[in-house]
Amino acid sequence: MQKSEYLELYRKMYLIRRFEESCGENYSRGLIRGFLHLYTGEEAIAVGSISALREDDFIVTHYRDHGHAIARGLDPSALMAELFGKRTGVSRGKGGSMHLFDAKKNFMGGHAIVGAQIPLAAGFALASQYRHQDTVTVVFFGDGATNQGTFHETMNLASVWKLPILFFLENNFYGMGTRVENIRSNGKSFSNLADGYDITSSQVDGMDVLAVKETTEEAIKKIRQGQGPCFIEATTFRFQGHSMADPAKYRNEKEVEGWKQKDPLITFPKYLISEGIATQSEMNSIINDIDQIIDEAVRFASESPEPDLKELNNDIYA
Ligand SMILES: Cc1ncc(C[n+]2csc(CCOP(=O)(O)OP(=O)(O)O)c2C)c(N)n1
Ligand SMILES: [Mg+2]
Repeated sequence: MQKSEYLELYRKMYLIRRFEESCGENYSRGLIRGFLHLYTGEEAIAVGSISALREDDFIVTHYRDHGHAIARGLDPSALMAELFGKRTGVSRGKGGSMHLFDAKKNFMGGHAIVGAQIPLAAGFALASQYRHQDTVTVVFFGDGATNQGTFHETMNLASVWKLPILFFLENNFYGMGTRVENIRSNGKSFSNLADGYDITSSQVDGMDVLAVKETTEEAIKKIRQGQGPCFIEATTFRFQGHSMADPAKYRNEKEVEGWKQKDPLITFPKYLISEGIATQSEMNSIINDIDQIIDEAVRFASESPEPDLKELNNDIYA
């Protein structure tokens, strides 16, 4: 990998972290309303995996979607405006945090219903196959979503039809306040779910951006060659509650602190410096640039107009 590629991984992860911190602040100020699920702690997954994709590959994700949107290169100002409910937002201010979208970048949402995005993703994969295009669809979902029928039905059909799709499980060990062992029937790793559908699976440390990138590259290569779907489980942790409304009393301090030791925003820059790949002053200059991007995003969102009342019934299907 080139030095610039390493720095880009850091830049994107730091951009997500600062974006999420700013969202939290602006939620407290009442400038962002409604549901808000932050991605803090999980940055290495979106950045590592999406850096392994081509621009024409499709991404479909769940409601914890800010990180994937930023990793795909959506404009932070238009994303912040969306969260502020402004007309300049990526979904014209009518979608909010859970419905980020940019069809031009093949970023197909942002979906609020747990597991609903999974069959939609199979549709994009089927379209690629039907058109004889070698584009791949990646669908992100949480551990909680693996208990949905949509997950199992899509895994089965994708396997039978050899669809070009990567099932990407972000296992942060909790679905809202429920720990994974309390809802998984056998408490084992998730790879046996993929085995059941004859889908190749791998497991990766989701706090290690380089490992996530490499594991995703291997899977994407197989899928692009026409071998059918793959499944990746990345283990990770959200550093705060499920949403802004959740004080996360169901987790103990020791568990949270243990995961914070693996914070990719601490471990990755340390690695870059100790390996002589980058210097502290290069990191500082990235930090300064991004702090300005976030200030600008908040200014843009604050000053943008609200959607016109005439827009109320637009883009509604009934
Ligand atoms: C079908 C459905 N049931 C319940 C909910 C409420 N709900 C929102 S998020 C969530 C937990 C999902 O956990 P997980 O899939 O592990 O994702 P994470 O939030 O941990 O990223 C639930 C139950 C919903 N949005 N949709
Ligand atoms: Mg979860």
